[in-house]
Amino acid sequence: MFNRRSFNKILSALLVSPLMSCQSNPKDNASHKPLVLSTWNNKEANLIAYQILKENPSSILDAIEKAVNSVESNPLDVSVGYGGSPDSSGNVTLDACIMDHNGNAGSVCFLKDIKNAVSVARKVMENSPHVMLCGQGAKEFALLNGFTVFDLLTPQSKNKFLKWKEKAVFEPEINSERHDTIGLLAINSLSNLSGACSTSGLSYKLPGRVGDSPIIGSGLYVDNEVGASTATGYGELVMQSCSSFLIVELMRSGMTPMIACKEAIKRISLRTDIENKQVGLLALDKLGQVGAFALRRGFNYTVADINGLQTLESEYFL
Ligand code: SD4
Repeated sequence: MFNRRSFNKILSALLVSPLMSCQSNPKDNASHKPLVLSTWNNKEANLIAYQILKENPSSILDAIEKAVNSVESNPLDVSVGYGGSPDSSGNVTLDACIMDHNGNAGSVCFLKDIKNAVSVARKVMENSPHVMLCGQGAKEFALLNGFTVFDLLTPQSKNKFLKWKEKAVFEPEINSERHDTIGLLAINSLSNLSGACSTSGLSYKLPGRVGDSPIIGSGLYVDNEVGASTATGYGELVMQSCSSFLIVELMRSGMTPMIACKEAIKRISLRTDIENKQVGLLALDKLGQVGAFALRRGFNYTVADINGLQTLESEYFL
């Protein structure tokens, strides 16, 4: 059973173990499952998922959900759940999705007043005949399924918004200083893959805007025969190129996760509207090999596996 003491124990064990780069010798990971991979410096989330997977490989969805919940519930994370940046009218609206190794998917977008959007997405996947619920319908579905209304603005995010409102200029967000959406992929010891993605989206977006994160094939895609992929950054660029689906298909055609991420970024880089915009892509294949590539410098990602826990700087295009 997961508890704070066992979490601390595994945290110290992982932090003192020799850390190896999964990129320097990617084949090593084939026998080193489970493995958890996430966007940005989300060490606690990775550890939560890793520990659950170690104890019970078949609880892969619980592992992913609990890990993502830890970020959604953290008021200091300014791009996800509670404490996430609001839109230009001051409302926090959440996007999230989840996919399992059977190809099932659940998603919510433009969800207000509910803290753990990924858990609602999981309920959509498991308790409804649909894949995606939006706005008021998603909120009503959440309330019917036991979620409670929660004010997602913190005093800090409210003050920041009020300051932003003085000028009210929308600017793309480059790196983790400004955003840190969680996209998390995992493979268990049975070689099953699953993933999830959760965000409050771009800060001060237009009301009603939905990004890539809840879109199956853009912010997340999992195909248990091949691999999984997730994205962070400027969602419009990710949606215009269906990055996660593209990466999985490129892996299907034989590319390594790393080369597939690179190819997907290369396609984005050909666009004319990428100035000041960041995209970070992650991929994980059936062997447990990891890939990460970004449009520009500043994207990092976190890996937990038998070799330890580390946050790595991604390679980048520009
Ligand atoms: C979006 N991709 O809504 C998300 C933003 C993001 O870290 O990744 N923020 O476009």
